[in-house]
This record gives sequence, C-alpha cells and structure tokens, in this order.
Amino acid sequence: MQKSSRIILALDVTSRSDARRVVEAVRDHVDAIKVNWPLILAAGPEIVRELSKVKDVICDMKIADIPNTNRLIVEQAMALGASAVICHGFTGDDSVKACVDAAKGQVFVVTEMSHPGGRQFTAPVADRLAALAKAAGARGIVAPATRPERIADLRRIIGDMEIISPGVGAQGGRASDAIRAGADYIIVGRAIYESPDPKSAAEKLAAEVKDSLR
Ligand code: O7M
Repeated sequence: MQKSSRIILALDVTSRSDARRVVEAVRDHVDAIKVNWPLILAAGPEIVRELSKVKDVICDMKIADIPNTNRLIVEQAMALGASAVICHGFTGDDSVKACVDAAKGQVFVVTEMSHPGGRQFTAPVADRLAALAKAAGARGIVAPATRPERIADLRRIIGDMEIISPGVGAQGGRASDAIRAGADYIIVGRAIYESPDPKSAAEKLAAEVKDSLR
C-alpha cells in the first residue's frame, strides 16, 4: 500500500455508479480504498475485484467469528483481490490468528472504536486487543481519530505496526490530530464521498496531513 497522502477512502456508498464516480475523482489523492458491507451488499463482491485494479482495497468486514469461519471469509476476500482485511479482536487470539494466516499477515485488528458507544465495551479492553494484534502477527490496528490520545497510548503497545484511524470529519476527529498522535493513515468516508466536490475535499485533507508531518 502506498504511503503518500495517507488517506484511506472509506467507500460506504451504496451503488456501483457512486463508487466509480467517487473513486475516479479521488484516485490520485488516496492511498487505498476501504470497502465495507454497504457497498458489497449493494454492488456485489465483484466490486472488490474492480476497485483492486485501481487501488489497494482493504476489505472491512470486521470479521468476528470462530477461526474456521474467519479463515473462509478471509480466503474469499483475498481471492477477490483484497490487499488486506479487517477483523475484530474480541473473538480471541485463535480467531485473529486464523485471519492472519489466511491473509498472510495483511490484517488490521479493531481496537477502541471511534463512535461514542466505542467507550462502552471496546475502550476498556483496547490495550489488550492491541497486544493481541501484535502477538498474532497482524499488520496493524484500527484506532480512533476521535480520541487521538488513545492513538498515542496504543502506539506504545504495538511499536512500529501500522495504525489506521477512522473518525475524521463526520465523526468530529481531525486529520492533523490523528497523524500527530501517531496514525499512519486516516480513514475518511463521508467527509469525502458526501462532499459536493470529493476531489477537493480529499486534496484539502491531504494538505492537512502533509502539514502535520512537518
Ligand atoms: O468517515 P466516516 O465516519 O464516514 O466513515 C468512517 C469509516 O470507518 C466507516 O467505514 C466505519 O465503518 C469505519 N470505522 C469507524 O468509523 N470507526 C471504527 O472504530 C472503526 C472503523 C473501521 O474502519 O474499522 C475497520
């Protein structure tokens, strides 16, 4: 995955035509595309294959099952051309390890979630989830741009693994805060795809990221 704008587009649109329109507008300004259930259910799994020809695709199914089912899901996602997948860690180390094995390490594990409810159940165990991700050999973790101080805390646990960080824009987090706290990439959805001008929205975010790296 390239590390240029440090923006991962969360492409949570619900039609193939919207997906194509947004990707065409921002493809030079994002490093990867994250595809979640809304688009997969609306456009069919083949959308992953189509998008993977344009950019690295991270399949965000937030996989959370027993090891065998996790393995089967990851194998299907990788066969469609995904570069990486996202799983939950609360299912335990055997389930996460099954994802890591099936994706040859290309797994991001969700830790503390970015929305208010993320404080209820994920926040209290986020440090342990991060440690589990590290022990399982995952590529990185997902950590909240809405609470940049938590990105810094989790960075101390995982060392040089990657942090991808949602919650910028629509959820109130700031790109610069997340990057300064130690995120490698920000994940941005609505602030780009709901913008009347997705290209300039992505450009502005990329400029903010660049500034915060100075
Ligand atoms: O920028 P938004 O708020 O429109 O979209 C954020 C995206 O990040 C959306 O696809 C969410 O599913 C995802 N996300 C969160 O918002 N919070 C989390 O804690 C975790 C994720 C995520 O990407 O997990 C992998």
